[in-house]
Amino acid sequence: MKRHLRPYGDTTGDGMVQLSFTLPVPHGPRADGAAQQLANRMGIDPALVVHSHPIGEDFTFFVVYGSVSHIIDMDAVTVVEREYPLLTPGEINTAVKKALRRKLVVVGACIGTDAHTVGIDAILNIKGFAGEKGLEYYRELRVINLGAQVTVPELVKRARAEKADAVLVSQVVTQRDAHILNTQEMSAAFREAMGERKPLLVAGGPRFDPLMAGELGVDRVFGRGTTPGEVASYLVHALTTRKDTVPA
Ligand code: B12
Repeated sequence: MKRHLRPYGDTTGDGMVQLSFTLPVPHGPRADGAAQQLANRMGIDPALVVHSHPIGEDFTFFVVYGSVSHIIDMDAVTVVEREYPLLTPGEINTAVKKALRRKLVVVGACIGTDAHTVGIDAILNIKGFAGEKGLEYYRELRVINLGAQVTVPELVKRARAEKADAVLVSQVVTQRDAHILNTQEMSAAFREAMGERKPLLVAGGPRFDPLMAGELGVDRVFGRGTTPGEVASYLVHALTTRKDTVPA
């Protein structure tokens, strides 16, 4: 892979990108002009408004296609890369049995006012996601899915009662940074209630960046497109290499 790159549209390195956004202006030629000005100011030049559509009377949605001059330095890219192997359900069951000699207990919930349960269900429910079975399918995992709108005190109480090895929370709504604030509240509550004995804390949702784990006070963050197998493999990796976090 080359170190320095530019986006690709029609020909290699032509810098072409596509961008969509909404402006609070009525649909029409002035709206298209406003979209073009914004794109130009963002460094897209030339910028072509290839699609504009009214959203009600006072808003317009745009798609702009154009060229940027920016160059990407691959050496300066910082991401979280998977540091653990992807295991099959059979391998996971065997690893849990060998390391813990009991079932690994997972408590999951959607916390705060968030009622978007499809994401956490995709990871936990037996039917799973993207062709993979969810964590309930794994014989050596005991899964307690608390569902939607669980308060932090309820979650801490239940996690303690169940002797959870791992707590998985989902946050989909990001309005006013609710996903960040709720997750920070959750991790602080576990630290306060359980200190070093707190379970492994995992947060997930489409607008989370895995780099946010430190800021959120959790052990791991999973973003959009996560599959149950990735989560199960992570749990086994983390809990069998960090036995100090596992309640007896
Ligand atoms: C379905 C849906 C609903 C359903 C939810 C039903 C349910 N039981 O979940 C209903 C109709 C109830 C709903 C309501 C609302 N919704 Co809604 N909803 C959606 C929608 C269309 C799909 C979400 C979804 O199911 N995705 C599929 C799952 C599989 O994907 P996922 O959540 O990303 O999960 C994956 C990963 O993120 C990750 N993951 C997620 N959680 C976790 C947790 C862990 C531990 C791990 C490891 C991984 C993980 O793994 C999953 C699999 O890969 C989205 C728009 C969209 N297209 O995304 C809006 C959306 C999320 N909703 C939105 C809004 C605003 C609302 C409402 C506030 C609307 C209103 N005004 O009433 C309410 C809020 C209700 C509430 N109290 O939370 C906004 C959120 C905007 C924002 N930035 O915050 C969105 C983005 C729509 C939009 N563009 O405006 N909604």
